[in-house]
Amino acid sequence: MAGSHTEVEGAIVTIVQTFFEHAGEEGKKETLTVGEFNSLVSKELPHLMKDVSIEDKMKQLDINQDQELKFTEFWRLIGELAKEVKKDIKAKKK
Ligand SMILES: [Ca+2]
Ligand SMILES: [Ca+2]
Repeated sequence: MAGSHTEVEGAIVTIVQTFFEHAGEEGKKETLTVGEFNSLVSKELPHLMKDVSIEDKMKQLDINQDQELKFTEFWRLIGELAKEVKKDIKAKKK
């Protein structure tokens, strides 16, 4: 698999792998606790999420309110961050 990916494909693979690496740190292997979410954000998303409260963001993303983030819940965060990145790129073009 590795080596044949484009940059964009590789970025998607990285996001999925990152989620499961952190999801495996404690408790259930397929979901993020608030502690795992915190470690993922501080390690992997420190610039894009520097002004964000982890607890508030977790609550907002945790649709089924089981205090864990499954991948589909986490994925919404990537969508939000992508919108922020888009705003930055547009702002820089002006
Ligand atoms: Ca876990
Ligand atoms: Ca959940």
